[in-house]
Amino acid sequence: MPSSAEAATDPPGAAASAAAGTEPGRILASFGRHYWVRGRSAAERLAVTRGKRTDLCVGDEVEVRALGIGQAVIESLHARTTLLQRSDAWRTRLIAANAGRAAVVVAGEPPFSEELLMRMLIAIETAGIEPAIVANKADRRAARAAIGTRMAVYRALHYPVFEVSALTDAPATRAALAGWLAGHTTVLLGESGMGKSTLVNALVPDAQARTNEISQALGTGRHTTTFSRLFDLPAQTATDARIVDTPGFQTYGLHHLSQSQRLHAMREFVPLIGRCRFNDCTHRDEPDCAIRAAVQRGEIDGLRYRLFLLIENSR
Ligand SMILES: Nc1nc2c(ncn2[C@@H]2O[C@H](COP(=O)(O)OP(=O)(O)OP(=O)(O)O)[C@@H](O)[C@H]2O)c(=O)[nH]1
Ligand SMILES: [Mg+2]
Ligand SMILES: [Zn+2]
Repeated sequence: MPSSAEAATDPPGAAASAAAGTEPGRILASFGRHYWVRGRSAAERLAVTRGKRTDLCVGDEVEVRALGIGQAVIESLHARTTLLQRSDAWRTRLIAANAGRAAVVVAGEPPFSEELLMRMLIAIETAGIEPAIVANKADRRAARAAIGTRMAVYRALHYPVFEVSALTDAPATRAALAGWLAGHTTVLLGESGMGKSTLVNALVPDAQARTNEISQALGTGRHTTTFSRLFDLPAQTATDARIVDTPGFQTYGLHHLSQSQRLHAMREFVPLIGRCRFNDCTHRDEPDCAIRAAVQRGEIDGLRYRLFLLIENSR
């Protein structure tokens, strides 16, 4: 699989920027070879990369050179603290860079896929990013009851679970999430229709207008989220906080991770790893499998175990 992070990296620093005739910037959105970048001067503009380079993504810190009015080129990429990715057998896609936190947004209506939730949590944790779950649409009583039992499983595994109603109670949503968001860049992941963009709108008052601004610059103009976009939260909501809205992924492949990485991201499996009779146990039907035994004793949630095997079948 081609490496997606083979880019040259430079240390950040104003002196280096000035010497090179560039300024540091942050990628707020990406579209193929075009990137929406905000420079230190706060000006936002569309920039291209040199040499058809496409291994950059939202959240990346870069050096940009202005070429003329409204034109700029990205000269180099600064080292990343984290990189969230997804992949199929052929290709790895970059989702966001430099995020310290990521929240998977789920809801009871339409019903969320727990397999996708698990895939996203596995990718998040393996990337060294702190995960949480946002259980949205709490105003829908029947839907809320439907996901309540599953959320209890994730709470028991020490995932923070925030129950909110982004559409009907924006102030309470802000209050619930502010502390967790403060001081971090947080990526929102989740299937289409779970309410990621509604959540962003509850947190960032001018989010919709700012997204329209980019759509106009690109000549698109669609309503559903088609590209990832980074927003600053207003300081009165959460200090030093940024949030990345992403389009709803229908699949979330984990081919970029090893079998061992996926296994270690299953929190309840970790104390049992290495305790099976066979070193190469796949935890399916081998005799004396410590993980399967724990499932049979009711110590490990059976649905998570079955979904894990399903994920291992297709990655
Ligand atoms: N009842 C209720 N509906 C909500 C809530 N949050 C979002 N919705 C609705 O759910 C639908 C989907 O919301 P979006 O915010 O567009 O979902 P999304 O996750 O951004 O979807 P994609 O951009 O397609 O990935 C919209 O009709 C929202 O009005 C909520 O808290 N309660
Ligand atoms: Mg959206
Ligand atoms: Zn086993």
